Amino acid sequence: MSVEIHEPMPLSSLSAIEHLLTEEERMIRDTVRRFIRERFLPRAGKLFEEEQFPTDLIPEIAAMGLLGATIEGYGCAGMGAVAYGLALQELEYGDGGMRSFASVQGSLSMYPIFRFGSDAQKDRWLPRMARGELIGCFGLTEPDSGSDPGSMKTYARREQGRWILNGTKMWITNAPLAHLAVVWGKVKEGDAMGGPDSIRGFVVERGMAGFETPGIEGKMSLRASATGELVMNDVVVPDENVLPKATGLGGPLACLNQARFGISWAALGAAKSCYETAVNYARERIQFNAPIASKQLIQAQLVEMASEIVKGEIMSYHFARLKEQDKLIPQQVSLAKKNNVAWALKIARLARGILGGNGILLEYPVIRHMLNLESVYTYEGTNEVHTLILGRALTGIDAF
Ligand code: TGC
Ligand code: FAD
Repeated sequence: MSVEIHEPMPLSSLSAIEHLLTEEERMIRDTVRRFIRERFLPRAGKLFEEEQFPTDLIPEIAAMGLLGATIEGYGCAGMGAVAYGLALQELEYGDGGMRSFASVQGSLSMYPIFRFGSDAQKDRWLPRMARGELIGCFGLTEPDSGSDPGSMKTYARREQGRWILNGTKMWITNAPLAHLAVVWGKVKEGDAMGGPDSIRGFVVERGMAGFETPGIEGKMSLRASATGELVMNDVVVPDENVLPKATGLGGPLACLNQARFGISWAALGAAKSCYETAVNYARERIQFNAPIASKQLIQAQLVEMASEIVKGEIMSYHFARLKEQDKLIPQQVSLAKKNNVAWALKIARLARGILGGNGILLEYPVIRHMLNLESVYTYEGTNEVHTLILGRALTGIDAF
């Protein structure tokens, strides 16, 4: 049987978001796309294999305005939410490790300083962080406190007009590279600057006595991202390193809203990479005398993958425009993070299957994305946590 083969329709024709973008948004997306394809993708498999984050690319990431991208002033790009989402999507089309680096620097290190810091703190850290000269990280999770950060044990006590910080943070992206860490810790009732067991943000700087950032080696996911612990043994933190405007769990959770929003876009970048690889492979791979793309079972899988990417992108676009008007609520962020990441992971697994044995080779991006997405499914609120956030909102009953 001879099979007629036409050009495949790109996903952008189905989502048709292109028509809704401004000139500037397209320009930002295309710049990041070029960077990822030319400067990162040729090294992607090797970096993953060797467990290396490409620190040499930090100046270029900064030059594209991707560090603290949505912040106004302080040398930041002041991008809108759509432009930011598109940029992160292109980064994660390359690798989740690249996007994690930018998410953590912007949404989780610079944003807390911008939102909760004093003018002096913003002037001191933000411009250098935007230029990529100072790298930050965000310490919320602990060995015994993940989904339930309110149970954290990190604690700061007041002594002679200074804070003494003790605790261990676990699974911290960028920790081994970071010059500073935004660490969330409890202060006791009666101590200055806090209510009963209030949670505060401390900017801990590399070089402070008692502060260490051991790396976590041997991850089988996000291998091109530097992950580590933050260990604090009687670290003396001066008042000028405490974020004055953050009290309570709402502080770190407000930062997570920003990062989760970015992830909802970014996961679709990984999904697109997997989908495109699967379509191209299926059009070329001949079995039973015909391309496997001519088989209905393969087409059904590709259609499901495409449908979910397009639906996810339309939702992300809608939510991003709402965010630009300051109308996005955290439950919408949970919906987008949960939906898009869960589908991206399913899409990566489907693509892996379509590639057959070749699907497990690092020569193709699919297995790398599939493994990376296992982390994305868990971090920034697990799939279950976002289900429970939505369940609580929809029923009015807390099921945590
Ligand atoms: P709950 O009683 O719900 O809330 C405590 C206080 O926080 C406020 N709040 C929020 N504020 C802003 N934005 C949100 N999304 C908020 N959600 C809650 C809330 O109003 C309350 O304020 P107040 O003033 O009344 O005290 O707290 P809960 O203890 O029941 O737990 C809530 C829960 C489970 C949803 C939350 O703790 C949660 O989201 N858990 C998941 C933890 C998580 O996402 N960790 C992420 C760590 S960082 C990370 O993974 C980075 S990976 C980065 C990368 O590499 O890309
Ligand atoms: P747990 O909270 O122990 O959860 C285990 C399982 O139980 C999950 O399936 C969870 O959904 C489920 N579960 C928990 N509670 C409930 C419940 N009430 N009902 C039903 N099911 C429940 N953290 C940071 O602070 N900063 C970072 O930069 C950072 N980077 C990370 C990078 C990587 C690569 C990874 C893997 C993690 C990172 N994290 C970071 C930590 C991440 O946020 C946590 O792993 C995540 O919040 C889950 O916590 P946990 O791993 O302790 O799992």
